[in-house]
Amino acid sequence: MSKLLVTGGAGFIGANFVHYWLAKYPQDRVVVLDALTYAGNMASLAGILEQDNFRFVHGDIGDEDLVATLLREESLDTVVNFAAESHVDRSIHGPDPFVTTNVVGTHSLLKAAKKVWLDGGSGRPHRFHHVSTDEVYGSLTPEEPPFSETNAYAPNSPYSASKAASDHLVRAYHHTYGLEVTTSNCSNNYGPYQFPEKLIPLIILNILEAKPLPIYGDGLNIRDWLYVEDHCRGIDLVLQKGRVGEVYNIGGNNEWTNIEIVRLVCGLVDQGIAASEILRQRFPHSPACLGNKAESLIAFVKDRPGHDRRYAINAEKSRNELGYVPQESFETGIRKTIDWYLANEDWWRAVMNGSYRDWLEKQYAD
Ligand code: NAD
Ligand code: TDX
Repeated sequence: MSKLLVTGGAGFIGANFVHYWLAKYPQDRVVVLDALTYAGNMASLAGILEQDNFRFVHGDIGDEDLVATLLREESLDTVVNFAAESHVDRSIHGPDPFVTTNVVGTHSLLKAAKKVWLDGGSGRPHRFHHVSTDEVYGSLTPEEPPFSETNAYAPNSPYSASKAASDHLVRAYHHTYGLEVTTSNCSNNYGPYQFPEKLIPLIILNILEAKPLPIYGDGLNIRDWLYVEDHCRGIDLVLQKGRVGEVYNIGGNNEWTNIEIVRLVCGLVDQGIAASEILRQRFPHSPACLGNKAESLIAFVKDRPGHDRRYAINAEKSRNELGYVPQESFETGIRKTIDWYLANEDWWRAVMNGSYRDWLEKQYAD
């Protein structure tokens, strides 16, 4: 039986991880620590909050005393660190919280783990797993091979630089103090509970409300997309079989240009609306209700500054050492995702609140 501290467990991947973990390991205990920033949402943990083997703590990973107290009083043996500021565009407009949470916050978490697990002399087996991103490796040209774990770090945005710094601190706490760490660097995730500032949910919801579909630059930037549950499965494998001190890349072997993704989502939403009278009543402004194509909403806008051209992950090490193979195909994963947003309007209406809309509108005003 494991006892986990899941930081950022009310965010997109963290919440999916908690659902995944407690369904697979119902005998385990999970404590979520989440600051409930704009991206944190208790509604993403519906059905879990009442369980006896679950506890939600509203707090900051930068609160070293709180984390140390939780590790001690709950006898926790595993930290899975999802907590972060995660949106590249926000990091360009305001990098400060990225440094505060991703760098200083992760460092506080490491200090608390060291204090309780090493300095406290408990001698208990423990694991500190840090969830990171492929963006730390920088940008690929079309010809370059996908990122492997030995690629040099070359982060280009304040977000990726802050994640890179946190990865280095995690590594250093292993090499210097012997903290038992692992790190995973994953490609772009999509799936249920993703905050609609990220490309795929933004496109789905804007189609339903007949709003423009903003494509940065020429739309030919490439990302390697992975269904979120496959990321959770990959982290599970790293926790069970990963070697302490090692880094594992997790990806989907699934490269798409942004414009291809947007066209695919447009076609699938059009089909769904055309096939359902109920959906036509619920989303009367959607282009398919008026005999139009969602693609007509595509709007090429000013490029993201420093926009990385291509990311792609080489997950051979995870496959060979851990047996990691993504299970969801992109075709099934994207359909599931669209169906989830269509079925969970209450969830996304609640997160599309005034402050988020204001931010989004300001972002595209210039
Ligand atoms: P998210 O923005 O949806 O969620 C982040 C969560 O962390 C939120 O619940 C937020 O309230 C919480 N949080 C923020 N600051 C905190 C703090 N100081 N203390 C405690 N909680 C805090 O992010 P996500 O997309 O779920 O990403 C989770 C992790 O996975 C991040 O570390 C991110 O870098 C990494 N990652 C994301 C992707 C992706 O495609 N989304 C891909 C690879 C890696
Ligand atoms: O409106 C948009 N238009 C657009 O063209 C948005 C929101 C994005 N894009 C482009 C930018 C990227 O090339 O789509 C691509 C994906 O953008 P995001 O969804 O913002 O993701 P990205 O910047 O690739 O970063 C994501 O993957 C790696 C996550 O947000 C990170 O947390 C993760 O580390």
